[in-house]
Amino acid sequence: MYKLYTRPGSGGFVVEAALAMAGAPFEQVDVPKTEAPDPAFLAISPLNQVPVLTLPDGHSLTESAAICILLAERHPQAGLAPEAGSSARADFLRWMAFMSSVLYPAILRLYYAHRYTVDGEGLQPVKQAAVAEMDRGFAILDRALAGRDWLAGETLSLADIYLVMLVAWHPDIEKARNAWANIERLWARLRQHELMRKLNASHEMWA
Ligand SMILES: N[C@@H](CCC(=O)N[C@@H](CS)C(=O)NCC(=O)O)C(=O)O
Repeated sequence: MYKLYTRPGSGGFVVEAALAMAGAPFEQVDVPKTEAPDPAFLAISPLNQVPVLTLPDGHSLTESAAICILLAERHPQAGLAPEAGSSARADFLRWMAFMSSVLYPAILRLYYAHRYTVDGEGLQPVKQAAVAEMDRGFAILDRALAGRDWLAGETLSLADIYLVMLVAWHPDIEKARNAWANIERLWARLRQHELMRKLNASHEMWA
């Protein structure tokens, strides 16, 4: 059985969605946020971050996008990602990498600003720049969704759920919903999705 280390309101959201969509049973371990991490957890997550997925063979991995891509590979019948080899799969890989390497780190710069400057007085500019970088990234994804229902291919994929998870972390939700109409259209759809509603009840990602 899979084991998922997660926490409400974290990047574990999209992994829980993937496991549920795949119908894969998993044990859930909620990891408290702490400055004194458990050494056993650090051994599988050296940055003390969630999500971490332990596979049934005992192998563990961090990195939400890698976990999602792997689960899509391991459960092809679940349709978590477009078919391997298709151009939609290329879009899927592109946007998963973009979201995890551009947007997620910008979000971390906002919420963990103290890690990104040695100037204790200088947190505000770091946060301001982080939000500007988030906005640049969301604008690109909004354009990618123009005239499309889904980010990659013609059906829902983990890329759509990943995007909605990230935009829910925007510090100015009203602005996010007004500024990026295509993302808001996707989000409105997912707010009605039974599984997203169920996950949101425990993660409280959006009101
Ligand atoms: N690159 C990682 C980032 C994971 C991450 O930043 N997780 C946050 C929760 S959303 C966390 O555990 N933060 C605690 C910390 O950085 O100390 C991924 O994509 O999974």
